Amino acid sequence: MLPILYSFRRCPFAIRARWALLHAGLLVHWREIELKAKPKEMLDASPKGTVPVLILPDGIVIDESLAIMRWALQQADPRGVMTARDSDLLIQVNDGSFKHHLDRFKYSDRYPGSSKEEHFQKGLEILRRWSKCISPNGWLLGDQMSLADAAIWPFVRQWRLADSVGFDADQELKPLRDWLRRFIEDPMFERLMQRADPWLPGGMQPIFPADAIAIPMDQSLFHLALADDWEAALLTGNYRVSTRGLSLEQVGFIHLSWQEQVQDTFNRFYADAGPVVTLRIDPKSVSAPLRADAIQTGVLFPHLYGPLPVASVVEVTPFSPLRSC
Ligand SMILES: N[C@@H](CCC(=O)N[C@@H](CS)C(=O)NCC(=O)O)C(=O)O
Repeated sequence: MLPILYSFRRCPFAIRARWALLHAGLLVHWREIELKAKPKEMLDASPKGTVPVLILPDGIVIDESLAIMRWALQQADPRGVMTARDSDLLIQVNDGSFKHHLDRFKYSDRYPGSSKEEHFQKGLEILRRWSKCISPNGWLLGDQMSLADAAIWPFVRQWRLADSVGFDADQELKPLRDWLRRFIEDPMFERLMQRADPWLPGGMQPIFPADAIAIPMDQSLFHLALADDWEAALLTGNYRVSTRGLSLEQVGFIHLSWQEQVQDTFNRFYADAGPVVTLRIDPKSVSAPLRADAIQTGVLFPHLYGPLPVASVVEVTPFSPLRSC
């Protein structure tokens, strides 16, 4: 059984929750809602009436976006977002004063009596401060992406939607612009912003992400590995290569294949490599999430969103390519 997510496409709180679910390799039943017509089922689960709301198969309700992020990243955190420096203070400023000024600047007609200009200036001050924090590696809190980066960017994107000319021209915001671009130019962004019709009880039950499916547990999965990489993994107990020359941390998952896809994967990526082995994996024995995601051509490939324990590999054979004569 999958968890149920009540979501609203444009809501930055819902975007950050979906970002974490996508990042962690999870699948959920997706119930898109309209804020002016919230489903009774959602209000019964969470009477405060805000999205996102995640309902776990055991009935536990998580109705704060940050708690959903933390829950998802506990299942899998392939890029180590949760291990980065403490993010709480920055997120508090975002969810508190920055969001306050953003709303009063972006939706000034909803706040009669408040000064649009004043809120613009206060919000801009925060953005400029964050821009100064960006490290040479391009993240808010040091060398790697943290929970703060992942939790804040949807709100900065919203600011930019309200003032793209100013945001794009401000010299002081250059580092923050480059930082935001990393999120919105990532191929994940399009998947995050997929559209669905509002959910109706008894109606269609789409899955988020819409271009992914669950992996059948009764079929072996395969991974082509450079023999040297596999030897190295035997020493540590975990294999952490995503695909040739790229690590799990860099890509966010380990590329796998179903049996009929192995030969083509070899032809595309390993034909000129040194010795290659085929790892046969029992999907039931891995604990990190598995999800089949569509690549650009629409073809589904299985992906593992965490390290591959060497004990999950049931067979290792030298790869011998099929030769046509
Ligand atoms: N603290 C909540 C805030 C969520 C929130 O305010 N979501 C907005 C949409 S962006 C909402 O549902 N508002 C209710 C409404 O507009 O009726 C969280 O982090 O999940």
